[in-house]
Amino acid sequence: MSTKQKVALVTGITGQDGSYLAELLLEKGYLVHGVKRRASSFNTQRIDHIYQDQHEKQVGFKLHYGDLTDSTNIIRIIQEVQPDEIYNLGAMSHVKVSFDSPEYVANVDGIGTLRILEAVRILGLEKKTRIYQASTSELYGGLAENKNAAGFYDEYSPFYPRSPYGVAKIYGFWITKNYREAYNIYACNGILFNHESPRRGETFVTRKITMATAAIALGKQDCLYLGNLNSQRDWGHAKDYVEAMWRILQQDVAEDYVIATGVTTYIRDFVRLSFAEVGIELAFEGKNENEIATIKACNHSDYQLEIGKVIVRVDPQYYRPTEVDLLIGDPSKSKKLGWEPQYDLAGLVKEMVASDLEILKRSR
Ligand code: NDP
Ligand code: GDR
Repeated sequence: MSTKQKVALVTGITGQDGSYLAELLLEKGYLVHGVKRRASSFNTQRIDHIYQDQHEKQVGFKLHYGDLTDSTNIIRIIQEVQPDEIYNLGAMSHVKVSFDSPEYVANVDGIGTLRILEAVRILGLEKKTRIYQASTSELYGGLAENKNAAGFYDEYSPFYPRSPYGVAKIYGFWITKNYREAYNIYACNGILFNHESPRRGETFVTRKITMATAAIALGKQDCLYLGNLNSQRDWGHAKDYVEAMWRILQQDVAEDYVIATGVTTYIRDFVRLSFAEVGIELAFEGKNENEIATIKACNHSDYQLEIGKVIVRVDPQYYRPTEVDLLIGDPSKSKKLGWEPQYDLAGLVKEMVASDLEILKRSR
């Protein structure tokens, strides 16, 4: 008996998660369609290798120009593709930047989700198409009193978003749930905690740190300027997390899931772990905007740097008007998906630093 090839549509395909998800779905035999925005220069670096394969090995991969702010375009693409599964990953995803363009973020991250759901309804695809919505731990806002008795955020914890991004995503969360309940669409929210990788955008804190680690070790940068070192994040690997997204759409009943590691780490400690990868031991001193980190020891023969040199400083321009101080997720329900992450934080940091060293060495 032959099974029909499944068709997936991925918004945000050029992003970190979109690129890993495309690889995973292709491995699973899907025909993958992606929505990419037109840009004045190439913005497909993360998926160029797949696009190349499409020509050489007949991989089932197709890109469409589109934008989540354009309903007609979304409807047309969905009509053409007739997807079995839609993964709505497209978003203006930077929390700090959302304070600068709050209306745009509401339009893309909030109403953009509605546009996908409505398109499915307008086209009469409610029974055929399953929808994954990229929801986020930013919905919780890090309020200590909203954690569960065990000290984690779970599927029942109250939301209190602390940025225009979080507020836009909360609309995306509820409209997804509402369309599930009102129209019986298989539509789910994955409430994903932070996940990183060598493909992470360069202005998110982890990648900024691992890139600076490589550049400082190789003598190409003097100092790393960061914002709040006192917040804590539950960091996983994007490759693991896209697997969870896929599993969320393969269940008998549509539900929302927290995807997290259950371990939280200070930004300062991520900096420590990252520099330790190049043999640099750091000493932090001072408080808040006066905090600095100097080189305490340098134990790697390839990277000889001056002991006592200041290599991390705080720059308040990276502070947010309202901060999410602490995130830690309860992954208990995700076990129902049969999902187990393959990476821990140490493995993630190792891979990111090694990749950034490699990129810099190649550019030399
Ligand atoms: P990225 O910022 O790496 O990717 C975002 C993607 O969205 C890019 O492909 C971008 O295109 C696209 N995009 C931006 N604006 C629009 C628009 N107007 N119309 C269509 N597409 C658009 O994010 P991640 O891959 O890290 O995250 C994927 C999703 O998951 C996002 O929705 C994010 O908010 C959410 N999320 C991420 C978490 C994380 O830790 N990574 C945690 C929880 C949720 P372009 O390349 O042209 O900019
Ligand atoms: P976040 O990720 O806001 O959690 O959103 P980000 O890496 O931007 O910030 C994490 C924490 O680090 C602090 N920080 C800095 N952040 C940045 N970007 N740059 C700095 O220089 C810096 N210094 C300190 C921040 O204040 C914050 O506390 C990410 C995004 O992927 C969202 O799309 C996603 O929804 C959430 O994760 C879960």
